[in-house]
Amino acid sequence: MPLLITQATQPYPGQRPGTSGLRKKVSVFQQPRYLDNFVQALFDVLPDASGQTLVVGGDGRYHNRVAIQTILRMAAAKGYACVLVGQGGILSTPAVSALIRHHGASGGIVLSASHNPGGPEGDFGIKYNIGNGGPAPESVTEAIYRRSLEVNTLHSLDSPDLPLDTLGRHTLHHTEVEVIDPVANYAELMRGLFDFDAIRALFASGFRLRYDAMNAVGGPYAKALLEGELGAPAGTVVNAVPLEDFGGLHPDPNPVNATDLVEHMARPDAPDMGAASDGDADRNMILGRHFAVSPSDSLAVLAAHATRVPGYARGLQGVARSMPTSTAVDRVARRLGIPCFETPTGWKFFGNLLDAGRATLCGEESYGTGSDHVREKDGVWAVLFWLNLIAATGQSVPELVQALWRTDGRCFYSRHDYEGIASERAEALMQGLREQLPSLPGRALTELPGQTIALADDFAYTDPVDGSVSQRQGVRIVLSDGSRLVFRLSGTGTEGATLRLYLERHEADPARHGLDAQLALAPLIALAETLARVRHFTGMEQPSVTT
Ligand code: VG1
Ligand code: CO
Repeated sequence: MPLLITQATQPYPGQRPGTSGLRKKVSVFQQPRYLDNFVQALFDVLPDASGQTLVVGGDGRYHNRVAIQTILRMAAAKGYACVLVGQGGILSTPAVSALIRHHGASGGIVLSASHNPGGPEGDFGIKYNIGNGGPAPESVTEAIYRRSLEVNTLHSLDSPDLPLDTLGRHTLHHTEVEVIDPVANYAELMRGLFDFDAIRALFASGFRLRYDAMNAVGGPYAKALLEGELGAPAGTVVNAVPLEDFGGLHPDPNPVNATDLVEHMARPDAPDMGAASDGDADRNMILGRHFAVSPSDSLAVLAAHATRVPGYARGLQGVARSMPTSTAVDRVARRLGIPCFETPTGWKFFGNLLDAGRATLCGEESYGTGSDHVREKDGVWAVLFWLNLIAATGQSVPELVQALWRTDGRCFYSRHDYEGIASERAEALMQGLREQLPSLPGRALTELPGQTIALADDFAYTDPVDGSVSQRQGVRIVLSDGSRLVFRLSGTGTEGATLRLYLERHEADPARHGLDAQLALAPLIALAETLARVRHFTGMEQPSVTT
């Protein structure tokens, strides 16, 4: 099996620093040596791989299989002792994280564009996770990016594709490639965290769940655990087989994309709980009968009741949320007397807090929750956590959320996404806001009589563990009553720019405003328009997605 050294045709810029991996249209990844260029940049930056293990897997989307064969050859040329690859090329993002940690691997490569659409016309993506199981920090992604601009030699093997559909071991050059069961290690980790007997008894008592895996990678995990082990009736997990184009679904689990699930949960005979996960199964959406749980509230509920779950019975060291996520979990942390950290958007910022034992649970408003069991957010874990809480407390999904509101008040919350805007227009909007920041504090608001702007800044984060600083993480405007507006541009889109406007308003009396968050947030939406001229810059009358 001769080593193959070829010249890179041109240096393709890799993942831009500050983004979640390299995400592009499939057609971009199909260019000759495009993926190879990124993988070579990564391997050039990493130290010697002899004696090391690498984990490789993806969410099964179109191009996954081709990419994995390329990576296996290049990993063998790099000199890894061992590469673990999921059967069929399948591994969820949290499963990769768990495997890296379990096997003491030096890192892993995740092939996914997460919640972005898949298929030949859709998106593909690749990212590197480090030895703690989490996304590479900015220092590493920056080094890969710089290297991607100057890669000139690609190291690979002249070898046939490996059969990935059957479990087994192969030798590639001097590297042992093991094709592993994608679910087994992850399932073992879940058994150690949750009270499986209690969840089994819950299903045995007739509790009904509908889990929509959206034809993405969560399916095999949910099916094996819920139907295979916990006794949920067959058919509990729907859209359970990962398809290369997700069967045309957009596996971003929110009420806009998971319409079929939302419709089932609104029926008179709706199941007790609904759940969905995204392309790579790190996100989760939780629904009750005729009831949607806001992701920020979900994090707060999990934190409030964590000691009811065996894996967290000793209590939480602390909690962490991304800056745009609502402050519901802050109130729970205050009650519990534990620290609450506020980080920039993106899971990589939680890694140091989890490693240092300063936070146990983390979450983001974008349907992501997780804990120190891995270093990624984890969709299936979140569903098991909710099931465990329902079994332990005897309360339904809406009852758990409404109890939170009664104790802490309710954070009305919404995110408005303006997708596919011209990048210059989006930058101009942000620039306009930044220029106003110094003049805003103290301003009285006509939209909200009696209120003033208490704080206006561009969020900067100093990592409390390693002291690294991340600037310009989103413009936030906080009012005298604690209401917030946050503006930031997405780092995960592949077409133009996406503006995200996050709105939050806390009400001590949860009965005010009824259930309609948009109504409760209307004055803040008007204020956002005044300050940022959203319609003018986006050219859109309405957000393209409201969650
Ligand atoms: C979005 C979300 C963010 C999440 C990121 C990756 O980023 O807002 O909270 O961490 O996606 O999620 P952005 O930059 O587009 O707002 V995914 O499921 O890659 O797993
Ligand atoms: Co994801």
